[in-house]
Amino acid sequence: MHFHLVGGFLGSGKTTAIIGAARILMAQDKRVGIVTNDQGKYLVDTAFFRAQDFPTVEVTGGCFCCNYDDLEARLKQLQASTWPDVIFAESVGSCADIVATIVKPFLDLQTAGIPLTSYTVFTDVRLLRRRLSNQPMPFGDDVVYIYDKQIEEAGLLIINKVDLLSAADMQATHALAQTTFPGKALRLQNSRNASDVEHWAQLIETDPTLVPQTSIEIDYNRYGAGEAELAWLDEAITLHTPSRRLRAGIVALVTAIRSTILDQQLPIGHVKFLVETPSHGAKISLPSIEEPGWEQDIPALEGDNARVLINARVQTDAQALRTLVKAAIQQAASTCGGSVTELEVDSFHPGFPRPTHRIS
Ligand SMILES: Nc1nc2c(ncn2[C@@H]2O[C@H](COP(=O)(O)OP(=O)(O)O)[C@@H](O)[C@H]2O)c(=O)[nH]1
Ligand SMILES: [Mg+2]
Repeated sequence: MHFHLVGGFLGSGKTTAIIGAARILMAQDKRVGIVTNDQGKYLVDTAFFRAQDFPTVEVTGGCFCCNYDDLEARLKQLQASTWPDVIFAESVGSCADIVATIVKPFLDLQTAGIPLTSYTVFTDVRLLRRRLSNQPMPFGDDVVYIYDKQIEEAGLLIINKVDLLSAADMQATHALAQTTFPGKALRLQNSRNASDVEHWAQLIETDPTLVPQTSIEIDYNRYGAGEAELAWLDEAITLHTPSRRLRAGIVALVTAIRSTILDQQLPIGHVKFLVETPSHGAKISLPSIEEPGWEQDIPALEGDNARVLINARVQTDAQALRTLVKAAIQQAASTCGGSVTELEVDSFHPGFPRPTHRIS
């Protein structure tokens, strides 16, 4: 069995790559299991993995580091229920210090006998380009500190979304990364491209050198301050619309939430939507740097209502985020002549990171 840890900042493409790799490995007759992780409880990623029939367990209410025992328990559960050949565990995008708090404890203390095989960190190439060429980043300094620390400790750094930069800029960023991180395993990738993801899957399945052994030095006060600057909002609603207006209603919903966040110039970590009707499911993503084409991810929808799960991670105050999303939802419902039932809502700031173990 192989166990691959996958980290990296919010919206960097972790889930996209894991889904692609899991499909490829399943086509090779391997059984694949997934562990998701988040500070919240109602997770778009878990629902999205399960909607595609991947056996998925979750560690909720905090990062892997602060819930090490739960991670081990969930892995044992996955092992006992589905006997996977390969497990991917995706850590929450605001988490750092994984080597000292997960990798080393996993190698030294773990009782489940699961061999940790790789630790990949993803970054959006456009964010990396800004960072390495000293251009302004879309987040505050302590959030950027988390981003830097994630990259520093990667066993393998995937410079992702290369399709969104010109070839010249992409090569320049790669060269800068090679100079800045000498000796680090780096890969340029488009995770929406199956053959690119196949190469990643093959690499982590066969290269034994991708488990980093060196714990980073990290200032937990800055790490905690960075996490506290981010607000989490998880909300489940049912959107009711007049018949044949359901897709337009979903477009209005995403547009209203996006516009209200952008109008207030709040930095987006990642805003995700999972739309479910009896016959369809769709995930819509708004990452930190705008990506065109989210509307194309919404299929034609039948019926007059859909369940929508919203996970918003935004640099602002948690109560303010809740208020503005609520107003945007109401605005979208009235735009399409519909109404909304609120099913669950939770908004908060991540707590101070207190790892279960830390091996320096
Ligand atoms: N253009 C492009 N989009 C990507 C790529 N990888 C991921 N995305 C998109 O980036 C957004 C966030 O991806 P997701 O996998 O949910 O990120 P996560 O938060 O790191 O798990 C989604 O809209 C993806 O479709 C890529 O290589 N190229
Ligand atoms: Mg994800």
